[in-house]
Amino acid sequence: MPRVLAAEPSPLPFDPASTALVIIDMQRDFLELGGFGESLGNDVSLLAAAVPPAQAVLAAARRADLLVVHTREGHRPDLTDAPPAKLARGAPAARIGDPGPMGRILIRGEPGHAIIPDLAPLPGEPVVDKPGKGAFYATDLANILAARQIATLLVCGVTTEVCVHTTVREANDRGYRCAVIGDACGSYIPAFHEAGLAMIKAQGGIFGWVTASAAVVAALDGGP
Ligand code: C5J
Repeated sequence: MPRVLAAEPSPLPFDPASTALVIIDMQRDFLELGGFGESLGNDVSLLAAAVPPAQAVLAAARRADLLVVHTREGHRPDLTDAPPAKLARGAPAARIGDPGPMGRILIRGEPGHAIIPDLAPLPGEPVVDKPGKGAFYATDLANILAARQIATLLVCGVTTEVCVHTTVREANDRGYRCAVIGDACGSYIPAFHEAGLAMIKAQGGIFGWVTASAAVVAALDGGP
């Protein structure tokens, strides 16, 4: 049954049957000490505020039987999928592939690459491993969404202006309606978080909508 999501710049009608929740990169490597985020000089504690709202929308999405997709940024252990230009960034002693307190930084299969326990995927929820910032680049996300005839994406995760933004831009160009759940996103740079959300909804929603976790929960739980 169609619903309406309170959002900016305008309410967004959506049908839960063709809507997916996409949770971007809520990984230990970004949210905890010793991972990729910290290796780039960031204060990882700044991302913690996004976790409870993300848990709330995840629970509501599960209650509403939405498709839930989790993504993880990371690379093959041999780094063959990591561009040298990406490998060269960060502190010289703590780059992608280097050992850290949570295993090798941003490497698939290492403890730091895992999604945080508070948002752990359930069996049957697709987990998309991506080598880039966008969730469509070099992944099968488009196939997963097409198989369920998904038209609308509710997007949250970290970081707002990097992987969330890149994914939403990719999705918008592919024809999806994207609503970014602002309080369930986070950035190491609060001004970038605010600017990132403002950019999405500016100019009549130039590449999406911005909403809040409470609005998503109300729309999913509230019925038609
Ligand atoms: C970053 C991400 N910030 N998931 N990755 O490098 O946003």
